[in-house]
Amino acid sequence: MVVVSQRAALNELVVIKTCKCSSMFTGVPEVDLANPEAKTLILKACQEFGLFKVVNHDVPFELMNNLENEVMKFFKQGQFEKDKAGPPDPYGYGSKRIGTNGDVGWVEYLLLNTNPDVISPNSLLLFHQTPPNFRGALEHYIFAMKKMCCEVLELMAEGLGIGGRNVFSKMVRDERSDSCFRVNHYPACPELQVQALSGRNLIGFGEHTDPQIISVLRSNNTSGLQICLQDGTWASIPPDHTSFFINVGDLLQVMTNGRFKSVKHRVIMGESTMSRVSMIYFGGPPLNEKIGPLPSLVSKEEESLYKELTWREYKNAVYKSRLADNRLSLFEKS
Ligand code: GA4
Repeated sequence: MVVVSQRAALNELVVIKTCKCSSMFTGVPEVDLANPEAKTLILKACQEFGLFKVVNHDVPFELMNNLENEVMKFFKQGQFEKDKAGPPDPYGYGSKRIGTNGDVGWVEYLLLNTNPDVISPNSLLLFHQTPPNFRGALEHYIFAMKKMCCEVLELMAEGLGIGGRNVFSKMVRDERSDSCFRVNHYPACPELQVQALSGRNLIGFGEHTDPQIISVLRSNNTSGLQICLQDGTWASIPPDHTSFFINVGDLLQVMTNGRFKSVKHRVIMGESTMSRVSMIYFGGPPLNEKIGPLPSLVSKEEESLYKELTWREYKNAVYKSRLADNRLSLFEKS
């Protein structure tokens, strides 16, 4: 019975052909936050890949593990219980459907706003309905993510040689910051082994760039994350549950006038029989913040690649788009 319904569900989802080689990409830049050269390494990684791995980050493993356990408890509940936290609007529990424009994936998730009292009353309600242990673990983890995120943003500003080192971090630190937090559960699916044998893989989360400033991802030790390299090929990122993967979002690409790359990424299933759990903090600015290339990174007006939009304007357009759409074109000068 379960197999039949899983097969039916799979048929609804997008299956892609991938190359047979499942080798892991060995070139992921690694940044030790205690290294005095960290800012230079971050700069290089953001220009070349739009992603890097952070080690020596000071976030206790217990904090990540604790939240992962609470997250698993949530996803192990029956469908009826989980649906009480849905549908996502965009915050809340969702399953298979991503956004409201027809994207689907082999994933269930919880999406929360990290400043619900300012940004989203629904998200606030959700926080309050969350069991105390889960809520406590979320609050501690999100606090640590915000701190690390701001530290990294300050290293980026220093690396770029921008006057104020808090030029990016102040947007995320602002009490009206529209940052959000997502936990994704990609259930293991026995059917996938059959698919994988025929060189077909199932989309867990389709290709997209993150619209915010910066994203910090931590997953369990299960593969699946891929990034698109500058030559257009997809590279599988080796998982590491003790580290964080940080990627450049669209707003950071705009503010750096294209020097940093908002990296296209996706999650594909079929490489592992274990279920994958990821937790992602998306650092964003307040809704009213005007985003455009920083004047210090543009020497002449005509060299500016992008026009100015508020995060609210961009976000509204983002939520009307499909995952794979090129949303940055909205910022491009006509
Ligand atoms: C991608 C990054 C974040 O996960 C997210 C996603 C959002 C959602 O799940 O509701 C979007 C997607 C993301 C971009 C395009 C739109 C909106 C789904 C979708 C199809 C929370 C975000 O901010 O943008």
